[in-house]
Amino acid sequence: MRHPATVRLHGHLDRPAELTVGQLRDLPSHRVEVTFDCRTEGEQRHGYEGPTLWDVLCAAGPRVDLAARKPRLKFLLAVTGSDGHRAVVSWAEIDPDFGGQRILLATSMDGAPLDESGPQLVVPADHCGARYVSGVTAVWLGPVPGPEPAGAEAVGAEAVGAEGVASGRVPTGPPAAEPAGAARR
Ligand SMILES: Nc1nc2c(c(=O)[nH]1)N[C@H]1C(S)=C(S)[C@@H](COP(=O)(O)O)O[C@H]1N2
Ligand SMILES: [Mo]
Repeated sequence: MRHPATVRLHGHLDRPAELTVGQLRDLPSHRVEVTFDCRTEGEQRHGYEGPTLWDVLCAAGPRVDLAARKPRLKFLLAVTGSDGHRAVVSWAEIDPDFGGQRILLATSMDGAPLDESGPQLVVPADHCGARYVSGVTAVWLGPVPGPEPAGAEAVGAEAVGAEGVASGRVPTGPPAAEPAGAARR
């Protein structure tokens, strides 16, 4: 166990950062009571507190054009837990111009601080608990990996960054390393 745990914010950000749970508490905090279903454990109820993923990202300077709407939709967040469990949140889910969901990076669960284990992703609208990634170690922001569809320029071309789609190379996705032992729950 890391003391204290840190979360790496990386990818398409002007200010990538490595934050402790204590530093996450410097952002405006929200409290939420949730109920979700776990396939093996049944219904779970928890109270979480923490900043929104949106506020965490905005503080890190996302390299996403907020003046236009369509180009944002290709961005995603890959959220990784300490055991390698990983879930994707789409940019549009948390962007106030689209879903605007108050997804949190919780700094406490049921009143217990998460400084040692790391924050937990809280997705209040999810019925299943599987996206409640615990012990979050990294959040990567970037465009959906894979080949650019033909004719993409017509939809409002946007540089995909150093990866250079024009060169025919596939944009870099979230780091592929999958720590062993991601549990199936
Ligand atoms: N890191 C990590 N987070 C995880 C999982 C996991 O295997 N690894 N399982 C998920 C599943 S399937 C459920 S139902 C919830 C359970 O959340 P709880 O332990 O806080 O009640 O955690 C989620 N978060
Ligand atoms: Mo679960």
